[in-house]
Amino acid sequence: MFHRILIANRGEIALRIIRAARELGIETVAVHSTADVNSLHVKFADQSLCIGPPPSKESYLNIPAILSAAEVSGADSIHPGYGFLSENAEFAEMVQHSGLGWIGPRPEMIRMMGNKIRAKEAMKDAGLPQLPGSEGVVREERELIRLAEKIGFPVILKAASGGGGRGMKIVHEKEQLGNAFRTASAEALAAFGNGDMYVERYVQQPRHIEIQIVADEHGSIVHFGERECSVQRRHQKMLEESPSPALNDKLRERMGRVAVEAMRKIKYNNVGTIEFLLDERSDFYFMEMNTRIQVEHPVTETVTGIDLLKEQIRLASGEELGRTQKSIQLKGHSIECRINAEDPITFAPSPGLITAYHQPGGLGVRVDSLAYEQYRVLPYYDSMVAKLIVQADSRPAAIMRMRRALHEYIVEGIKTNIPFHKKLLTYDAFVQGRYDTRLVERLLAENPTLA
Ligand code: MV4
Repeated sequence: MFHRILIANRGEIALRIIRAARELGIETVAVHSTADVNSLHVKFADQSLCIGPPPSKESYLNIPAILSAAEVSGADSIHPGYGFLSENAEFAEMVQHSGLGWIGPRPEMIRMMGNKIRAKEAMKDAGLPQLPGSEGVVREERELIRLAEKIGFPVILKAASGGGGRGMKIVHEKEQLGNAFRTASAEALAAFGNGDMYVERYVQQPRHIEIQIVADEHGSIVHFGERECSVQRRHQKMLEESPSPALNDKLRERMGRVAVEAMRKIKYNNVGTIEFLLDERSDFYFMEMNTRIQVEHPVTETVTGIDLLKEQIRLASGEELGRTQKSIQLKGHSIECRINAEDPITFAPSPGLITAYHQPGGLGVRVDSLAYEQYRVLPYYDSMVAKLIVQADSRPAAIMRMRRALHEYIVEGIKTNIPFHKKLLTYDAFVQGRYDTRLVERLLAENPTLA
């Protein structure tokens, strides 16, 4: 087992990793930018080291500074959290070549899933259902037209190096194909240094459902059920829940089984998430795979009763999974609201000093947060300041509990999206569980003023 983990991250996830490590009896080393010196991860880690000025590129993305901090502090492993360097295969390799433990999957897994075309091909070979589309890169316009006519319109063009909604273009008719292809490819080349594009049938109103995978280094793999992530705006998730109101036991069992089988075929290790699109007919298709712990992991912890961070650390150190699929039972219902420092109407970031702060508590309420009274939300980083997670026996009870918890939440001095969440938690389509990725768009169209 590891003895001292360096956390190459900040904010609530750094704190989350510190909590898991301490329960495992492992020491932690925080790294921080000059702007983050007063943050909770610095306060609660056993040691802390400054790694650079506020901009992420010079601190949380500064690989030489982070590797030096690991050496100086005597860390034996690195946890990258999410975002920042968490899906950087070169960084994972450098960590391992420095003789440190990498708390994540093997670099080759990160590299494969980072290229969406390679990921798609590998997952097709591994048996995951795929939307009709190109096999590999689309090289030229004539090829694209031929494919699109075979698939049928609308189609979606995606960048091999995109992901999370970046580098995509929906095309409704043949006449728009050439233009879309050239612009999308040029944009992808400029943004990611790779202009490779692929094409798929476009699903108009999908749900985003993801399966949590947990795998050891010895071939044991299980899934921890699904998360429903369709409540998003411009590819930013706002609320997640588990289980999904769109799945029944049979569909969950099938999605979980094919996901685990696919992971077995590629010999995946550590935690990961397979994202699926689910259409109105309850057919599901592979979309992308994330090779990191995710923001929304707490809803899965809540319904499984298992600490995913502790599992992730334990498995990265080479320990055996020691769990069977049958032993993983989903109980009750969990919802997470992402609390962001942003204007609830314009969604513009709202950094600044938190002048008053009171977080909800009581039965079935969890808050994972970097915030406290007099904390200054910084303009350099992500605007998410807390995750409010509730647990209850049923989905209706979880909704009531979340409404109650949101009612108790006091944050003054900055704007937050708490008013948005209050609206969402009473919105009929959400309450009924009948929604897809367009829910937020519809809610906002019907509620021009949310404050
Ligand atoms: C799609 C799609 C419909 N059809 N692919 C968005 C993020 C990236 N992971 C892929 N995305 C989509 N791919 C096909 N073939 C619709 C989306 C999509 C979406 C997916 C999940 C959650 C929210 C979304 C919002 C808009 C579009």
